[in-house]
Amino acid sequence: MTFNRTLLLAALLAAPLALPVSAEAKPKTDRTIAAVDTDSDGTIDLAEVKAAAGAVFDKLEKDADGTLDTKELQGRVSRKDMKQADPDNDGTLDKNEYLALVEARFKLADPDNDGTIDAKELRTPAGKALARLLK
Ligand SMILES: [Ca+2]
Ligand SMILES: [Ca+2]
Ligand SMILES: [Ca+2]
Repeated sequence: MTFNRTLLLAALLAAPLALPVSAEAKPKTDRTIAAVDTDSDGTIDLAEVKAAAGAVFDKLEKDADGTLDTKELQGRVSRKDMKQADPDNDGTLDKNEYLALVEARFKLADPDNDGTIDAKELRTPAGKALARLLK
C-alpha cells in the first residue's frame, strides 16, 4: 500500500512537469498548503499544521477509543516510525502522540528553520512525510 501510494504520488508530482506551464495547473503540494494555510500567507506554520492534523486524527479515529491503531492510520505511519511515535508502546497513537509525530516531521521538513513550510519544502521527502499526516 505504501509502495502504491509512493508510485501514485510520484506520478501525480511528475505529471505537471510534462504539461505546458499553466496558471491553472496546481501541484499537489500547493493544494495541501491551500487546505492547511488558514491565514493564507502561502506557507504553513506549526499551529496550522497541528490544527489540520488534529482534524485528521478525529476523522480517522472511527471507533472512538481515543487512539489510532495501525489499521486506522492506513499507512500514514510506517512500522518503524510507529516505534518512535509510540513512547508508551501500546501499539496505538493517542492524539498527543500523533501531534508530537506531526511536530517532529514538521521540524524535519523545515531545514531553513524559519518556522514555516513553503511549497518547495513540502515537495521534499520530509515534506511529503509530513503531508501524509495532514490528509
Ligand atoms: Ca499560513
Ligand atoms: Ca501509544
Ligand atoms: Ca521553512
